[in-house]
Amino acid sequence: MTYLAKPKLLRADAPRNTLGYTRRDYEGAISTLCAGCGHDSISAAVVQACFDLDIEPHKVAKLSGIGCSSKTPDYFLGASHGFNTTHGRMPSVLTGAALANRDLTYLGVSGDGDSASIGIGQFAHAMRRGVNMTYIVENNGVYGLTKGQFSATADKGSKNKRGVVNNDTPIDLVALALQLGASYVARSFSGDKEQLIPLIKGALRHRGPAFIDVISPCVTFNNHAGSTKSYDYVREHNEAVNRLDFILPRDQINTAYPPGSLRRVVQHDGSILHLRKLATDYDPSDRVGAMNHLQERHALGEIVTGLLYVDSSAEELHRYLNTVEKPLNQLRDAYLCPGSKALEALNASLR
Ligand SMILES: Cc1ncc(C[n+]2csc(CCOP(=O)(O)OP(=O)(O)O)c2C)c(N)n1
Ligand code: SF4
Ligand SMILES: [Mg+2]
Repeated sequence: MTYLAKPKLLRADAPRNTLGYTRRDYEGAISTLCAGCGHDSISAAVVQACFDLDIEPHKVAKLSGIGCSSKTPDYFLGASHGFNTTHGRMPSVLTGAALANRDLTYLGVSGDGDSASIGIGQFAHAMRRGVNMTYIVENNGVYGLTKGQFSATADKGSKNKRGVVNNDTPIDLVALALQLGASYVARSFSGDKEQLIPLIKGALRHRGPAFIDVISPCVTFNNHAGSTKSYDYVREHNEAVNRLDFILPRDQINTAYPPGSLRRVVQHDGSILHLRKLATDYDPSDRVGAMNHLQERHALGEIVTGLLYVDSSAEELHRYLNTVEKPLNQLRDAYLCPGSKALEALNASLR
């Protein structure tokens, strides 16, 4: 059975957001993933982020590819638009949907196999074109759904469950996203909801391509000694560059932080990212600096997490293409077919 509906039992005193919704209104079907799978924690973080942001579930479109990770949109936002596409093709289907209806919030969920192997071209072009989306990769270093083969993000020298060593150089999707022009780039760990939830909130409110690589251990095929994507390994090697608070425009701005340790980033919609610096001299507005920091720390065996780069004044695909403001399904006949005079004028302008 691949779909299990959740029973609709609700505590009378369940907290509600300003829309009157409870967290249950942001959940989906019961997860069929293995108990302890990191992907379930990411789903819980998405639910919490959307609840906190007062997002209307029907104003979200969640799209995915194929894999255990790509199954997860079934487990959150049950009242949202959803499209489980084909392996590695989520970005192009999402791009088409986003161009047709710019009024929805687009959330793409993918796996390391889905995005770093078969879908790497699609991932690259979504980032470089500036598709306005939150792109989450649930990265476990293996093809979980097809029983634990190394994926392209598996570290060189790491071992699979049977002790076989991976000899291939890994692809770092964060480094690629930075290089390709993503305007919000972060890495987190499924077991760190304090870091992950504000990162997802910031991404959902960001205008432009927002990419989050979430290390998400596969308890069945990649959680042993010798794996660099296991719970123990990531906890021991995690190096956060900043601590993030996400503040909606309506909230009171907390000014109690010590001067010098806080960076305030205002996004297009007025939401504010408060970045408390942990690593010395880390500047999240410096793309080249972020790339260097990532490489330097990687060489030391550290997994850098946090908001690595943000450009709060970035633009996105609709602006580049100068598309019409309205969703295409709201355009009426008179607009779509303005008559022969308008056509003549258009033709004349092109001569
Ligand atoms: C065109 C195509 N090729 C191969 C497959 C087989 N397949 C299904 S899921 C998957 C890999 C999934 O890995 P990942 O994206 O990392 O997701 P995970 O299960 O680890 O979360 C593969 C190779 C497929 N479904 N379609
Ligand atoms: S096989 Fe791995 S990735 Fe798939 S559900 Fe189980 S623990 Fe999660
Ligand atoms: Mg995987």
